[in-house]
Amino acid sequence: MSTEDKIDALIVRLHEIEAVKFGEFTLKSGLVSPIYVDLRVIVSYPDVLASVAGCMWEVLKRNGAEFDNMCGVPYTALPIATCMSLNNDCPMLMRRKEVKDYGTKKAIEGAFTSGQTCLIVEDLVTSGASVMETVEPLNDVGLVTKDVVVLIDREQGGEARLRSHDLRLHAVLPLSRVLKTLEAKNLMSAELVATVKAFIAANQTGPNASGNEMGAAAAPTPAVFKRDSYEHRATLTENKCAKDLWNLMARKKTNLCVAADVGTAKELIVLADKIGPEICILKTHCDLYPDFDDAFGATLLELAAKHDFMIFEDRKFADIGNTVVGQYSSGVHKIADWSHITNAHIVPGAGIIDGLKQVGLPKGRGLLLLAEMSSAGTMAKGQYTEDAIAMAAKHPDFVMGFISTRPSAWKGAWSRGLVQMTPGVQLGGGGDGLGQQYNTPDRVIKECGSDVIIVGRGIYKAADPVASAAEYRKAGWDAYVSAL
Ligand code: 5BU
Repeated sequence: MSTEDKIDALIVRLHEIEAVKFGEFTLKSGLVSPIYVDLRVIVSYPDVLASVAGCMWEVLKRNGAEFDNMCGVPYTALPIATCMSLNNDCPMLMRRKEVKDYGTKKAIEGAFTSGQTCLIVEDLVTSGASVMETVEPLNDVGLVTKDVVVLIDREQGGEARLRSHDLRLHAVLPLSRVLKTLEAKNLMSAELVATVKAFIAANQTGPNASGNEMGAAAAPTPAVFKRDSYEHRATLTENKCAKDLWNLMARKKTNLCVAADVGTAKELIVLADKIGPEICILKTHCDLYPDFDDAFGATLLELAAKHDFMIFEDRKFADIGNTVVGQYSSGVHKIADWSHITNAHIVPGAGIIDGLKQVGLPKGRGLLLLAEMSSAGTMAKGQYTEDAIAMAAKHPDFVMGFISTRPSAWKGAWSRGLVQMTPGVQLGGGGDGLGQQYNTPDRVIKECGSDVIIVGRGIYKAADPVASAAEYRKAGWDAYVSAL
């Protein structure tokens, strides 16, 4: 097989195993991309890993690159570098991502001598920033770096950036080559190819003529998380409740949810009637109210219709599927009868969603998964958050979104039809002495990438809750409009 045929076959395999996907994906930078490349999966396909390592070596040899040893950029490129090292008897070095604060404290592990030339191995290059994070410690220990080999170059300016550091980029697959092959094999439409090309052209990141960074990857955390309109997001969800909420927010121009944690149901009803015109959601904890009775749901639903808001019982279900069926549908509170939205911990596993869905889906309800929490020391982070994203993706008809605190920093891709709601919001920031951590509405929407601000004491404890609700509403809405 010729090298070109091998490369075409590799592109088709990468598409098959979903290492390259098309749709709407939120990148770590906050950008919404029509293409998502995640090469971590290749370790599970030995034929693909072998082919990747083989093609990368061939490109290096064809281009006449010379080096004494090689170092993969952690983590995805490490198995690729290992295969190249074994197949071609070329020594490998390893860079520690976090330098140990004990023992030898070495940033570069392995045997080498100062002055040797080290090849950098990377899976994907966008801006070139992560390659530079590996180049610097190699140079610090006296290794010379001249060549970088990469499987996919997104062609967003990485090559120019590396060139400005005297590094030569050898890419097996420039993204344009991937698109060309997939279109030729009828795996992508011409329209989709055009969309991806337009995105790449609009999001260049390399050094400009004066050597300054420009574009999306210039800052690792963007000051403003760019977003689609709520109207557009309504078209991206399968869940009725999410669709209703997106449209309600757009129509009423409010992304404010009030957490009405007052002492009695009577006070709650009075508050809901007063602040109703300002909010998109009223959030309840029905087990807080000693005077809760069978009329509670009907009264609240009347107010919801009168003022055009939705009801969210913040029940935080956390039991096995069979138990939550009863807790959600019956018992004292009969939550599913009156609350449009509820939420659940994912700690029991997927059965909790199946149980709640059995009750809620026929009633057109929506479920939020607790992907993160606002309290200090929360365990809902990292892999737990990633697992919540994966569970939501399996139930697009019922899971309407997440409780989250910083979705703009999430690694995993999630559908833009999902709603992000964030508690722990106060204009002054700070905390409450019992673990609650506050962020301002502006930061929650613009930096953290949330869609709905959830405000409790900032409003119901204010001297004038209606004026305060209006103030929070304006802050949340202005932040959304300026992030569009
Ligand atoms: P506060 O008064 O603005 O601190 O109220 C926050 C509300 O949001 C309160 O009802 C909490 O139970 C709720 N909440 C939260 O604060 N943090 C979380 O992670 C989740 C819910 Br989930």
